[in-house]
Amino acid sequence: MYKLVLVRHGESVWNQENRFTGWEDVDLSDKGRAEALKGGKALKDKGFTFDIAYTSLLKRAIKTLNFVLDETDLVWLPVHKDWRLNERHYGGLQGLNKAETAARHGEDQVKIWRRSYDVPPPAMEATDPRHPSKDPRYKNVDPKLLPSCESLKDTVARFLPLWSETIAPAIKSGKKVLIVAHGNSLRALMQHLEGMTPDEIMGVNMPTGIPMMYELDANFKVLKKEFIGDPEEVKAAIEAVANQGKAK
Ligand code: DG2
Repeated sequence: MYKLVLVRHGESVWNQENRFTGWEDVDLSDKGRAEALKGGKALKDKGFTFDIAYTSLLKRAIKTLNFVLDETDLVWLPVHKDWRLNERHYGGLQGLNKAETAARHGEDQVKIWRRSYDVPPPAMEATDPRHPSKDPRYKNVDPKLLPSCESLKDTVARFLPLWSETIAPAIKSGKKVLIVAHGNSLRALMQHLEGMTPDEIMGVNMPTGIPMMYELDANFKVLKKEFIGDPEEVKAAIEAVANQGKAK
């Protein structure tokens, strides 16, 4: 039996401002730093330890991982940073306020953009200075793979090679794995691992900073899934994420 722990980064400044973030490299808010520390402490209190950690190329995830490693006294751990754990690219929506976008385009449209499986948001222009092709951190990535926008299905497709070639073999070799990533890159992982249908994954929202643990059998069938946190807090945090797309 294997254990795998996932953490969505703590609240970012754009989560706080309720803005679509995607590949924008925004920092943690003060609340997000506190959430990351609390998540790390919860793991420590439950006796979790790790052999390797995976995260994205975005600072809100990297800094959350650092807080978790600090709290668990594992700052020496090997860390693999990979663009394929980045958040879903939110295209032309990046930077827009989610509630204002719902007021302008309707809550149903925003729900489709946020939670449909295969409808991508409007694309970011390739000439946009924020486009990933202009960012040196992606210089070693095949330019054909760099997105201008992504649906969750696209995110699953770019994440899966990292999972099957790198992360899954590490777990199978007996390494205890920690993944700190983003709401939608983690939903991509969950959809794959749990074999959820597009309808099922639509209803899944990931709270910030609260670790989630999977127990897997030898064939990676999910035996158990559990948040490491107070159930009432988890429920409220999940509802708050779902409600971010409401017009207010
Ligand atoms: C959020 C997720 O990503 O947004 O890109 O706005 O996890 O990096 O904060 P994260 C974003 P929703 O899909 O929940 O609207």
